[in-house]
Parts: sequence; structure tokens; C-alpha cells
Amino acid sequence: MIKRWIQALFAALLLVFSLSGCKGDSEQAHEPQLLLGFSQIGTESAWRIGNTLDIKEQADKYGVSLMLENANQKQENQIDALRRFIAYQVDVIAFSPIVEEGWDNVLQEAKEAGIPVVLVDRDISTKKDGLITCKIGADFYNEGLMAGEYLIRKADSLEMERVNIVEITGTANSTPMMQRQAGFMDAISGDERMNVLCSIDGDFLKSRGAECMRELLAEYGDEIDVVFSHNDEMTIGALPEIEEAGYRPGSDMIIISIDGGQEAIDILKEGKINCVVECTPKLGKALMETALKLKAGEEVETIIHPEEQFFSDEQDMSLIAPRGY
Ligand code: GYE
Repeated sequence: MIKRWIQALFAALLLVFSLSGCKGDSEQAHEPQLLLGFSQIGTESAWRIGNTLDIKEQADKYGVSLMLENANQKQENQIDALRRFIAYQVDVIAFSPIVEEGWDNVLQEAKEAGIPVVLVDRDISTKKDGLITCKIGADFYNEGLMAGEYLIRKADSLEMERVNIVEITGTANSTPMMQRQAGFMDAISGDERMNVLCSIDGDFLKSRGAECMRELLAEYGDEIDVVFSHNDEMTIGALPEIEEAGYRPGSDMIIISIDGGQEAIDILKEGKINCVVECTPKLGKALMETALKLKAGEEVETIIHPEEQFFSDEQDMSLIAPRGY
């Protein structure tokens, strides 16, 4: 209880500070047009850090006053943050739900307070209507599909007869984990060569990617033809383990990743990753435009998917522009 009060007091001080004197008059180009509360999941990946940065930059650009809270990978911290946003009567609430389940109560509270809620990046699962106004995020199913379709082309070009796959998945019960897996499985399920040896939870973390890869190598070793990893961070964690075990990633094993951060693209160019499906973290512009429309009482699109690219050893990789995350 005391902890809650201290948290609330601290957040109130932060808000007062951010709304008042921290910038000189000359720097304050215009009055904030709206107050947006945004609860971010954490800092688990270059993707997430790029996403936070982009949201901050776009908030500045659009003259939106941002209350940004980092939940450090814990759903209960996100729920607390949403309750604080409701208490401060922000104009719009946005958040990236770490997992899909468990949001009904707090979202009902936001609804009763008349505050519209926008989902950024990930989705929720609920039986209740009207808790969410709009979703801005990638089509994760399509990302998984593109990864699977690439693998079929690659297996064709290498004339493989059997394709043994290990999958390192993102955070259990999160939208990108479930949808990327579903898209990938749907793409490969009609191809009799494809065989998934094991799916293992890497939680979108580099350290877990390494740990998972060690376990997979110990269990399956030589049998592994393909590593399908749900994000770049886990891929980057897994690669040194593969090399230490005496395999060349990119040639002895086909490596497929998702996100498309600069580090993964550099490794793709080196030939140690074969394919990276883009998932753009640049959702800030769409978020600010949506939030401003909601404040003005205008209609908004209910689902916004950014356009996404696909990078692989099938193309001229020197043409890939700097990624910015
Ligand atoms: O792929 C991963 C991040 O939800 C799309 O979360 C996001 C995922 C992204 O930590 O790197």
C-alpha cells in the first residue's frame, strides 16, 4: 500500500515537472495539444528501444505531452501504470500489452472514466466489447508466413529432402509469439519435407536465445537444419553457440530471424543469417495522429498495419538502407 502511494507521488511529481518548468519559454514552441499516457513493455530488444525512441520523437514533433512508463517486462507494472493514467485523467491511453490475457478490469475502468485506449504493437484477448478504440501494429501472422515461404524456396534451391527445424519463440502468450508461429506453421504445413523438431521459449531475450540454442544443440546437434527465431535478439544470442558447437550459421544451418534491426542486417550481409523479416518499430507517427483525432472527437481507423519489408540472401543486400534501430 505504502509502495503504491510512493509510486503515485513520484509519478505525480514527474508529471508536474514534465508539464511545467523544465523547458525555457522560448523552447516551448506550442502548448501541449493533448496528454498521452503510454505504457511500454520494457527494454528487452533493439526493437523495443527503437520503438520507445520513435514514440518520444513523434510526441515532440506533434506537440503531444507524453507520460511514458516502462514496465520492466511485468504485466502488473503495466496495469499499475494504466491506473495512474486514469487517475490523472490523461486524454488518451496507449500501451503495448506484454501478453494477451488479463486486461479486462483495468480497461473497463478506463472505459468508465471515458478515456479512449489505443493498442500499440501487441494485441489483447477479451470477450468484452468496446474496451479498445484502435490497434496500431504489425501483421505478425504475415511475418511468420513470409518466413515459412522463404524456407520453402531455400529448401527447393538446396534440393533438401528433409528439413529439420528448431523454433525459438518469443514471450509465451504474447501476440507476436502466437501469430508468428501460426503464420510460419501454416506456410510449411503442406510441405512434407518440413519437420519441426522442437519449439522452445526464448522470451525475446538475447540471453535466453543463447540458453535455448545450447539446449537444442545438446539435444539435436547434427539433426538441426534450420533455426527459426522469433526476434533478432534471440538470434544474435544463438549464433555464437552454433559456432562454438562447430557449425557455420548461414551455411551448415539456415538461420531465419524477425525484426530487421541494424545488427541483424549486418550479420545477414556477412552470411551468418539467411533471412530477416522486417517488423518496424516506427509506430509513433500513427499513434500521435490517432491520439489527436480521438481528442478532437474524430473517427479513427480501427486497425493500422505498417508496411513491412523482407530481407534475404536472395536479394542484393548492398541496397538495404540503414535501419535506424
Ligand atoms: O519482435 C521483439 C520485441 O512485439 C513486435 O517484441 C514486438 C516484439 C519484437 O521485443 O524484438
